[in-house]
Amino acid sequence: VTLRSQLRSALMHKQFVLYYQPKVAMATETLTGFEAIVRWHHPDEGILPPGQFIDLIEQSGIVHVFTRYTIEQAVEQILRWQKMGYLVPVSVNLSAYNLMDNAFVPFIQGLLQRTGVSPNMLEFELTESATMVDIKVSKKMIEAFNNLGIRTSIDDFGTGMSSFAYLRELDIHTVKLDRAFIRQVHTNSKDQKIVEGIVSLCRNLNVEIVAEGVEVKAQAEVLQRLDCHLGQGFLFGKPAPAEKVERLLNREF
Ligand code: G
Ligand code: G
Ligand code: NA
Ligand code: MN
Repeated sequence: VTLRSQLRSALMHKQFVLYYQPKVAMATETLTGFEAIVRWHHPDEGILPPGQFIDLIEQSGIVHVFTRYTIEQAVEQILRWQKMGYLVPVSVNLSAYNLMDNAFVPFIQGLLQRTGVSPNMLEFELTESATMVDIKVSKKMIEAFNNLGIRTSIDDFGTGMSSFAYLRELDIHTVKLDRAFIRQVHTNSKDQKIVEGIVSLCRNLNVEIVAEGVEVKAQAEVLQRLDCHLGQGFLFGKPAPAEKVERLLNREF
């Protein structure tokens, strides 16, 4: 048996589980939201990270069903936290294929109506490579999300060849600066200057910026000094199941 042949049944049996990783305001070190990152709780193989199966999902023609499932799970979680008294936005990763899907926006519209969830509690993350497939189509989709009141972020920013074209063309809310820029931000003055420049660019454009892959306090201190809005990474929390991140809802970092 191959993983590929098990995808449909995995979806049916809810073996795809959302883990949640905190995003933190750098200035106050308080929680501002979570990114939902999927894991496959495989009955034989254990817990598989998305790198091991997202490509298969995209190639198998089930990516539309899969993404709808992840968004529905995220919305259920937002509503559960809301009932507990916590208003915490959750971002969901989209695939490039979702941007090509004419039925996607109507699905989201229906979901918002059906559940009553506030659109500003839900965010979508798109990678540069996903938006690059067809930038005109991406632009339209992002406009449609904006009209619904759903914020969009560009993930792994700076890893592609046309990062600045996206900033120009797309009306995005947030840039997630790839962790390659953060890794040595506390030890390498060139990296520090690059991050400083990107933060200042984003601030001038009124785009929120998230530093990805913040692992140590020294990185966080530099990012605070550079006035970076938000941070995400192992320093603040690894992706974990909903019950496990609930203890973060009331605390500072
Ligand atoms: O295997 P690893 O955990 O490193 O993979 C992380 C990658 O998987 C990231 O690029 C992340 O954006 C992507 N990813 C995580 N969850 C989802 C999801 O639900 N849907 C899609 N399309 N990508 C996801
Ligand atoms: O592409 P995206 O940024 O969505 O990828 C998310 C992936 O990055 C997840 O697999 C997550 O486990 C991983 N990740 C999150 N925080 C850190 C971190 O601080 N360091 C490293 N090395 N990986 C991280
Ligand atoms: Na992401
Ligand atoms: Mn990323």
